[in-house]
Amino acid sequence: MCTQAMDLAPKEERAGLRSADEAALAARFEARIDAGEWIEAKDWMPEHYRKTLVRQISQHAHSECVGMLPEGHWLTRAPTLKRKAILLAKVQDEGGHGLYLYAAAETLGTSRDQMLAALHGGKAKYSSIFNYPTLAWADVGVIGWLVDGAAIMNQVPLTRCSYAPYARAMVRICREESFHQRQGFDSLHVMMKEGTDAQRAMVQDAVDRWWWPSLMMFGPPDADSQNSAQSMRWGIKRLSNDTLRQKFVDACAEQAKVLGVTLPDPLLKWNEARGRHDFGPIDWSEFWRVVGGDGPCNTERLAARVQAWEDGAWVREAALAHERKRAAREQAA
Ligand code: FAQ
Repeated sequence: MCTQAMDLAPKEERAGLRSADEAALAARFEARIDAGEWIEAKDWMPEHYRKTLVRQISQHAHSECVGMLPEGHWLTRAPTLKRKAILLAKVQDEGGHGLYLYAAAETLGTSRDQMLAALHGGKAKYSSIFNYPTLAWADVGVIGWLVDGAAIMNQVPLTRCSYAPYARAMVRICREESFHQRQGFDSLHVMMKEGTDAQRAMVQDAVDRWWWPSLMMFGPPDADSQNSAQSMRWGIKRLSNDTLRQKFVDACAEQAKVLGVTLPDPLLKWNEARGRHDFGPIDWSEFWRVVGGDGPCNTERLAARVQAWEDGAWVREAALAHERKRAAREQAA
């Protein structure tokens, strides 16, 4: 089982005591949260708040970077120049999102090297969804529609996260994710409305494989979500895992009708009394298996990230050498 490298127990609780000064600072911090104020990097914050943010933001950054791999697989296989150019831009956007997020996490005092060491050492988590394979071209469209769709549903509330540098990064990321979702939907729409029977069957097969893993992206049910209560109390998470999952199901059920695909859930049904869709049980044992490292592509994904890091060593060395020369020139002048 992969566990996050950073120690999450609040320092105050570990020590079992708090100075009067620290208690006053904590009370002031809680009052600011209650008043809906933004917390900036230089503001005082409890150690547990800082570590929770580093955990979530670094996992999010890792997800964006590992998330380049499943679609990246199709860059050399895209069916037309137009689709290739769109996919190239999308995959580059995801890399950019990873960089904004690593930068946001660095404002909390954890270096990018530390975060990457945790990822490459198998200690840091990234989203379970990226451990599934992309078997056909339609998977690329379905990732845009469902995976980016789930990402937006989860991330729009993060633009109101109490930690301002994360919230600011999320504004730009959500705009781009919105384009990603539309391009995925458009690609599927073209295949479903103008394509051949074989193309329609390919889309349905991809939907069948990605639907349940997409629902798992929102995390475990609220009752089993160990971090939610405190994260919501601090305004890091604004909506619970189950609330976001339900909103996603409601949106997708309608979009599926427009596309003409069937979501692979015989229990999916509009519930008039709730004003929501009912849906079938999620296989949480599969989720925990994938999170624990035993998904279809975990080994391959991690190996690709480690390889990219090793292959890029000369670029980092060259950048550092350039910086040393620049600083020496500046000093000599
Ligand atoms: N996968 O107590 P909770 C994207 C872990 S970006 C793996 O509910 P929390 C863009 C969780 O870390 C997708 N692990 O946790 C894109 C915790 O373990 P820990 C990523 C998961 O943090 C699109 C444990 O389970 N988005 O898709 C997952 O309160 C297309 C208990 O869970 C974000 O990261 C999972 N799915 O809520 C790129 C958004 N779910 O850390 C390319 C920001 C839970 O205690 C192509 N993150 N776990 O050891 C969040 O909103 C939250 O962190 C949640 C989890 C909702 C993911």
